[in-house]
Amino acid sequence: MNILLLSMPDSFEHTSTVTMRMPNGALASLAGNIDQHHHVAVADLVLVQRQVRSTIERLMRQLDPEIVGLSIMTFQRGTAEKIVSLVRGLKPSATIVVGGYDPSLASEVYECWGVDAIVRGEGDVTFRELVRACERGESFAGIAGLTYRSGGRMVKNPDRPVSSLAGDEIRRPNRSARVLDGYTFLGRPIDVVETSRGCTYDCSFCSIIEMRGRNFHTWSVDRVIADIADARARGARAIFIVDDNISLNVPRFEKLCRAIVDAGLADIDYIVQAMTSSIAAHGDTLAPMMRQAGFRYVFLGIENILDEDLVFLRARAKNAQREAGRQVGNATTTAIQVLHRHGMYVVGGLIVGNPTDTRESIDANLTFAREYVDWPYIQHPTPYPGTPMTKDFRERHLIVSDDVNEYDGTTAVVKSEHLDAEEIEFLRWRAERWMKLRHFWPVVAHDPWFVLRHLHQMLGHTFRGSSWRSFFGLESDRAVFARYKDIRRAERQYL
Ligand code: B12
Ligand code: SF4
Repeated sequence: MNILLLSMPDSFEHTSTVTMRMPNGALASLAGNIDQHHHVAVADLVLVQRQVRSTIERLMRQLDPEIVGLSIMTFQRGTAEKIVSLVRGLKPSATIVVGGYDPSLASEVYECWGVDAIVRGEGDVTFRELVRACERGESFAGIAGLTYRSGGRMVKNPDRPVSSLAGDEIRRPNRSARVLDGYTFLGRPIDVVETSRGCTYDCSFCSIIEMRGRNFHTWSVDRVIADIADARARGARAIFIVDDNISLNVPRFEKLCRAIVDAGLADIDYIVQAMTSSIAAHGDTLAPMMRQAGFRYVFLGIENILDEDLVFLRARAKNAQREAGRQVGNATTTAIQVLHRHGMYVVGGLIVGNPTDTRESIDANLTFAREYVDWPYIQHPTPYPGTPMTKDFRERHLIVSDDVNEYDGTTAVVKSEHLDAEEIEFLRWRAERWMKLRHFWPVVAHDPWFVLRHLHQMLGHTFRGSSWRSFFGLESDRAVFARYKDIRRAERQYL
C-alpha cells in the first residue's frame, strides 16, 4: 500500500524556522513500524511552510496514497482541519488517520471531521495493525487504541497499554521514508532520537500523563547507539533527544554518554531536556560526561522560581534540591551552575502568567532568566486538553480564549487574578527579545558562517514588529507589540 504521513507546518515563537527545523520523531517511528513491503513517504510540512498546499497536491499526485496520516499538536488543529479537507477533496477514497497529542486527548473533536480513524496514545503498533487491516480489507474492530468510522458512526475501541519497549515490538525509525529535506539547527543538519518514553512526575501543565499515564520505559543503550549512528550516517550533526524525561535514570544516562564516546559519536551537538533536581544532585559526575559526549544545550524545565507557582504547576518535586533524602530548597541555580561549569548552555523553560501572578512575580522570573539562562524559553500556561491545569483554569474562569490555534505557548490565552492575558504576554515579549540577543556571541563562535548568512533573518524574527522608528524610541513598545501580534496572526495561515 502507499502511505503518506504528514506533520503540520505550524511552528512557534522560540523555534524560528530560520534557526530550527526539526523532523517529527513520531512519523519516522511509524514508518519504521509498518510492514516493510509498503511504500511510505514522510513529509514534515515545517520544511515548506509557504508551499503547504502545492506540496500536498504534488505528493498526493506522485504517491497516490491509500492511507494518509497526520500528526497533530493542539495549536495545529486549524491547519490540520484544512489539510484533512484538502486531502479528502484530492482523493475521496483515501483512508485518513490522525494521531499525536491532540487527536489522542481531544478525540471527540476529530470524530466530527470525517476522518476514518483516530489513533489514541502510542501509535507504532496501532498503526501497523491498521495498515494490515486495510491491506486485507478487514474491519478495525479488534485494534486497541483506535477510534474508527463504521457506517455513519465512530466506534471507540479499548485503550492500548503503553509499550514496555522490550524486544523488537517497536522497531527503529525509518528515516529513509522522508521525502523533503532542509532539517537544520543553526545551519547543522539535525535529527531526533528517542532513548526512553514516559515520565513518573505529574506536572499539572504537561500532556504526557493524560497521554500515557505515569511510567518510564527505556530502550537498550545498544539500540540507541545504532539509532544515533543511523541519524549520523544520514548527515545529522546535531541531535535532539526527544525523551520526555531522560534524567529520571541518571546511571543509565551516564552509561549512554560513555557509549556515545566509545562509538565515536561525540562529534555531534546534542540537545536534551532534563530536570533540575537530577542535574543538581548528580551534576558533578554527570555533567562532565555529558560534555564529553557532545551535549551542548540542556533544556531545563525550571517552570517558575517562586514556590507558590511551583505548587500550582505541581513542579516543586522535580525542582527540589535534596540532602540526605530531605528537601532543602530549589535545585535550579545549582543545576545551572554545574552545567555552565562544564561548558554547556542552558535553555531555561519558565511559565509565567499563573493564576496568582502579579506584575512583580512575573518580573522576578524575567529577572532570573535574564541573569541565569543562556536562551530563554518562557511560555504562558496553556490549557491543553485533558491536563489538570486546564481543569483548574476553567474552574477559576481564567481562560480568555477558546481558539486552540492560539495555544502555541507564547500567546497568553489565560489571565491571572491580577493581570490581563494581553498584559502578561506583553511583559514576557518585551523582556525576552533582548535576552535572546545575549546568546548571539556563542552562536557566532560555533557557527560563524551560518550567522553571517542569516543574521538579518535571525534578528528579523526576534524583533518582529519593530521598525527604525521604534529603535530610535519614536514609537512605544506597545505599538510594536500590536504589530508583532498582527504578524503572528498572519503567520498562522499556512493554507
Ligand atoms: C520533542 C518535543 C518538541 C520539539 C519538537 C521536535 C519535533 N520536530 O518533533 C520542540 C522542542 C521543537 C517542541 C516544541 C513545541 N512543543 Co513539544 N514536545 C516534544 C516532546 C518532548 C516529545 C515529542 C516526541 O517527539 N516524542 C517521541 C514521539 C515518537 O512520540 P509522540 O510524538 O508522542 O508520537 C507517538 C504518538 O503520539 C503517536 N502519533 C503521533 N503522531 C501520529 C500520527 C499518526 C498518523 C499516528 C497514527 C500516530 C501518531 O504515535 C507516535 C509513536 O508512538 C513532547 C512531550 C513532552 N514530554 O514534553 C512535547 C510536546 C509534544 N510539545 C508540546 C508543545 C505544546 C510544544 C510547543 C507548542 C510549545 C512547547 N511546549 O515548547 C512547541 C511547538 C513545536 C512546533 N511545531 O513549533 C506539547 C503538546 C501538547 C498538545 N496537546 O498539543 C507536548 C506534549 C509537551 C507538553 N507541554 O505537554 N516540542
Ligand atoms: S517532569 Fe517534564 S515530562 Fe515529567 S510530567 Fe513534568 S513536565 Fe512532563
